[in-house]
Amino acid sequence: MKSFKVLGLALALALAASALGATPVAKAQDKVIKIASQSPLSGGQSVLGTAISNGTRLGVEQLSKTLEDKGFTVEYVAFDDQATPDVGVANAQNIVNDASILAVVGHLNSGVAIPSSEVYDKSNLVMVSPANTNVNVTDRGLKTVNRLCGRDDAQGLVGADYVANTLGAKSVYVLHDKTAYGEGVATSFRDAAAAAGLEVLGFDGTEEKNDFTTIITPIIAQNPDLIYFGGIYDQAALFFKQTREAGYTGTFMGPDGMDSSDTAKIGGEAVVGMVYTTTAGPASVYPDAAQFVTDYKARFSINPEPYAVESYSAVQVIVAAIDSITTAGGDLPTREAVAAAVRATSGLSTLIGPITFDANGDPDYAAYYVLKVASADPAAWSDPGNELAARVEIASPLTAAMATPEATPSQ
Ligand code: ABU
Repeated sequence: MKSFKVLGLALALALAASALGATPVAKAQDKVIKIASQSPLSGGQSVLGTAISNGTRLGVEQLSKTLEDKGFTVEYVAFDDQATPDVGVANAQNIVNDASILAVVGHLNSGVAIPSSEVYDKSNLVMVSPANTNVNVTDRGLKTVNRLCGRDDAQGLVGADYVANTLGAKSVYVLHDKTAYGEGVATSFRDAAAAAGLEVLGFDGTEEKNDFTTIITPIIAQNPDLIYFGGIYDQAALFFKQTREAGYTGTFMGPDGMDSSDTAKIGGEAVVGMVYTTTAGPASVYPDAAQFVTDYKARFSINPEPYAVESYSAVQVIVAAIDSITTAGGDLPTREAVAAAVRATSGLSTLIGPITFDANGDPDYAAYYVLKVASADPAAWSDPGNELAARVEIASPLTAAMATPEATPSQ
């Protein structure tokens, strides 16, 4: 009864203000900007999913002042996609139904990001991915989809080049997890390896998560110099452990899905010396992120895992974009305007370096790293970190096309 009276009074005041022609005062709930994240917060990939969530949360907590000074309230909301496409899509529907959510940071898995971003795009809701490397994340040309990381066509190439020209291996066996990400990056690696003159002894997909015996036996029979697993650490590290226990003495390798301290936790000594490519730079290559590392450890009592600082940087991109299209005391921007402002990001200084998006939402240039696992101790994964073996910077396909002579107008 009491609440009806309060509401009735508020309504009467609003009507009176309207009748007098007064400027309506924005209600607090009308000025809320929410930034969401979607990543696996439960299950076998939650170490990296939590890094994305924590990095986003810290970013919202530390970077909202410019928007708050304009009269907005900025909130963070986390969604657990469980590394499962159906869950990601269901969450995406709930996300777009909340009109206060103006941007999403996510996902970890390209196979979840691709269908979920179809939902975001229908509502003009911008996504900034810290981690999704499959080519089809951005090659669909959606105006709302952007990423801060590199791409698997380049990641596969960098890995194969390192195997052929630095490790000097002669033969490889390629396995993948049958996901969009795992099969995509494994295919890129296989094709680049073959082009570099390596003998590709096999190319298979598996969804096995526990007992790899029937897969390991024929691989060991062929004795490849290197085994490449296109997938994520929760599956790959156990495969590597069982393969070593079965007597294999060659080199293990994988893409950025290996870049988690849980690789060491699951694989132990079997993964020491494992080589992996990643688009998440180790702490040593981001000197501006030293304070972030300190703050992250203080806030969450854990080391920042890969893609935490990239998620923080995604919030830097989003906040700068919203700041560029809003005024003090002004209205909330539309989702469409936020998406356009994010895509227009050019030379923005972030903790992972300057960000400029090309017309498809890829960073114009992305860095790719080759790292070697230095210790079986999970705590050592990020601090002091694995051994940095190589760093390569590669232009996105659109950036490279713009730089070709054909793209230059004739005089
Ligand atoms: N690139 C890191 C995680 C895997 C993915 O993109 O699906």
